[in-house]
Amino acid sequence: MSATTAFLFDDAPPPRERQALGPGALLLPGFALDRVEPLLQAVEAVQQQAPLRHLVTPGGLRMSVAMTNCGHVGWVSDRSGYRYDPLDPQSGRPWPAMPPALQTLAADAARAAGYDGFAPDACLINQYLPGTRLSLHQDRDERDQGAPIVSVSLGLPAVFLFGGAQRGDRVARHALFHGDVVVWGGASRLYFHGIAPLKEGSHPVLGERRLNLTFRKAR
Ligand code: MD3
Ligand code: FE
Repeated sequence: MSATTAFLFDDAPPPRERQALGPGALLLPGFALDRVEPLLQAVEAVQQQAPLRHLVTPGGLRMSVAMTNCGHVGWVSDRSGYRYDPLDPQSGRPWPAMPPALQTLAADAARAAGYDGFAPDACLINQYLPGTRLSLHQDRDERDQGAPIVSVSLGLPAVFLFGGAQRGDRVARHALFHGDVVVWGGASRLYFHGIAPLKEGSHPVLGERRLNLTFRKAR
């Protein structure tokens, strides 16, 4: 395959239908595509108040994903553990408010998947550069585990790793492209998942990186 073919494949995914990735997990291909510009403006405004940073796991490892948050609480990790915190530990100030463009996208996507009235109080912003990965984990720090999580992929494509309820369950691989939204509810909400090391590439809008937004009802 030529370099040109690889580039076209990565940036123009084949037309895809709505698809259940697991029990209660619905992929909405390209759902965010028509609002990428306001989304990125909102993310940049958040980053100015609360810059991306590499957190440390309770085990002392620096995460390769760079993170920040907006909303009433933000997800943080340090030597003492994981938690949702109303303050950015780096500045000592509250996290930036969740911009309306982000709230609206999350609520619209949740409604499209059958969840009316989704009002997330936290948005975790993850940045991946080539080589960045997110190892297999569960999201269980949220108090209300009946609410879905909504994720939005922007920029370079990623290989999403999707396991099951047990760490040892077989792991499926799904490509996530620029503009894709997934609503994670039902049993899938507690499934193990991760992101394979990001491949090199350059995206026409975001350049050599991928952003992922995850909207949560944390409290
Ligand atoms: C399945 N983020 O922030 S998005 C995370 O691309 C996280 O940055 C990945 O896993 C990323 O916790 C994956 C897809 C995703 C997000 C949350 C989930 C899948 C999920 C929560 C439960 C089950
Ligand atoms: Fe996760």
